Amino acid sequence: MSSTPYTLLVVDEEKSAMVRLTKALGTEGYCLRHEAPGPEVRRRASEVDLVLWSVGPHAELTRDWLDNLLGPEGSRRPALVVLAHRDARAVWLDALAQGAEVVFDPWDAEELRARVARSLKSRARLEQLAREVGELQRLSSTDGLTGVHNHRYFQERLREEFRRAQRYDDPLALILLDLDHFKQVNDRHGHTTGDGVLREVAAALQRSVRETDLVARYGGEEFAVLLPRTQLTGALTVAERVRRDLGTLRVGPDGVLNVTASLGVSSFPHRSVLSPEQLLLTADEALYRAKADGRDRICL
Ligand code: GH3
Ligand code: MG
Ligand code: MG
Ligand code: MG
Repeated sequence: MSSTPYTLLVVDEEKSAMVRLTKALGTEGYCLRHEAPGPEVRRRASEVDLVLWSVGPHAELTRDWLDNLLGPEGSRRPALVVLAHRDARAVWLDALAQGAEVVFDPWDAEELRARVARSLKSRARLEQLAREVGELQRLSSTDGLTGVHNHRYFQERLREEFRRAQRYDDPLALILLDLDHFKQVNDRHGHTTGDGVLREVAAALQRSVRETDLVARYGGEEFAVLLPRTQLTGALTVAERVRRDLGTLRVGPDGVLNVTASLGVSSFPHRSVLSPEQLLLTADEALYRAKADGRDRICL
């Protein structure tokens, strides 16, 4: 057994059930708590690893019984072992179908131990899997160099936010930003320094915008900021703040380099912006003008 015992919540009308269960499971690996059936179960269930639920012969299947017992699906649910009377057929059949372990009355101590152990083991496996899926999702949406969102994730969210903006008549704005003469940074200071600068710029961008705005590395030294529920005037304010913050930033290994950026801003609703692609294109054209006009500036 692991050093920290599993916590089990025994849900039974009778507190006396605890005596037999404690004896059957032992006190080394498990810490048992008791709760009578009722509204308190769900809250307490959220604090334990496993729920041992006693079901009498007349128990009936209620709608959402599992949600009521363990909390909604998708939440961090404990494992479930049902101690069932054979006559409560609908209940234990459904429990089995939903992935719970079932032990019938009169239960056998060894079988109970085995089912509790198996239930905890499969829950641990599921949790591990969920962690791995979460990590994969994070990795697949993150830019490896800068840690902000990557191009793929940005494209997904751009489409999603555009759809949302259309449906709810919300404004949506986009800033595209390209560092000025960045090739010179590499040429003069090397690619490693260039990479470091990109990281610092990404972090600065993140600091200059709101939590609800989405910062992504669009490509090489080009970044995108998607601003949900933001009108053109708001986006211009943000763009100006970003431009100013970048201008005052000192980067590089000695903290003496400075960078500037050119920014293009577009927004929805707008007569020539009827799709996410057009929002992107409009910002890109504006960015091109900002470059042509002399850089370190914002165009729309
Ligand atoms: P402009 O003001 O016209 O944008 O000039 P620029 O030099 O920034 O533009 P250009 O498109 O000619 O060059 C972009 C440079 O950005 C070229 C490339 O060396 C650099 N770059 C792109 N991605 C990376 C990266 O991941 N790491 C580093 N170190 N440099 C990068
Ligand atoms: Mg360029
Ligand atoms: Mg550039
Ligand atoms: Mg570029």
